[in-house]
Amino acid sequence: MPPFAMPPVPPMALSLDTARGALAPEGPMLVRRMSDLEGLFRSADAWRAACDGDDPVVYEVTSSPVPELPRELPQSVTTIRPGACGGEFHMTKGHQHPDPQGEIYLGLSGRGGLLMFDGERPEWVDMGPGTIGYIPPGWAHRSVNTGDEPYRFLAVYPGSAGHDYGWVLEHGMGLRARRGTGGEVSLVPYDG
Ligand code: PAN
Ligand code: ZN
Repeated sequence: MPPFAMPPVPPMALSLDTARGALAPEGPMLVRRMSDLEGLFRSADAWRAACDGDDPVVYEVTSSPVPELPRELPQSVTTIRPGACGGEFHMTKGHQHPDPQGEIYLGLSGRGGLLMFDGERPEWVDMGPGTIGYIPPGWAHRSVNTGDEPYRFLAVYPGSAGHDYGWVLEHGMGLRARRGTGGEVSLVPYDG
C-alpha cells in the first residue's frame, strides 16, 4: 500500500460554525495579542502603548486536526477582531510560504482585505462572506479587518508549504491599510 493510502487522519466531515469560527473536530488553537506583532505596525509608539495597556487580542486561529504534512490539506479559521493601531487596521502578521505553493481563502463573516506582495508588486482583494481569495505561489499574504465587526475567513493550504514570518519583517508588504477619517480603507505605501 503506498504511504499516501495510510493518512494520519481518516476521511472525515468537519462542522464549521461560521458565527463563532469554531471547527469540530478541532485541532490546535492560536491567539495573537498586540505584543506578538512587534515590528509590524508603522507606529512603534502606538504599538508599544497598546502593549503596555490591555495588550488586546488581535486575532485567533482555529485549526482542523489535519496536520501540516506533505500531501495533506490543512484548514484553519482566522478571526481578526476590529480595531486599529496608530490608524492602521488590525491585521495578521503575514507570511511567505517557504515552499511556494498556492492557498485559498473563503470569507465567512465581516469585512476584510487580503493583501498580497511578491516582493515588487502589492495586490489588494476586498473580502467578505462568500468571497474566495486566491493566493498564487510566491506571494506573501496578510489579512486585514476593515470593518467594525470581527472579520473571519477559512484558509486551505498545502501541508508542506511552511510559514516564514521573517520574510515580511525584511521585505514589508508593499502597502499598509489605514482607517480613514470616515472609517474607509486608505491604502498607502508601506513606508508612508
Ligand atoms: C492562514 C494564516 C492565518 C494567520 O491560515 O496563517 O490567517 O496569519 P499569520 O499566519 O500571518 O499570523 C494562512 O495563510 N496559512 O497559510
Ligand atoms: Zn498562508
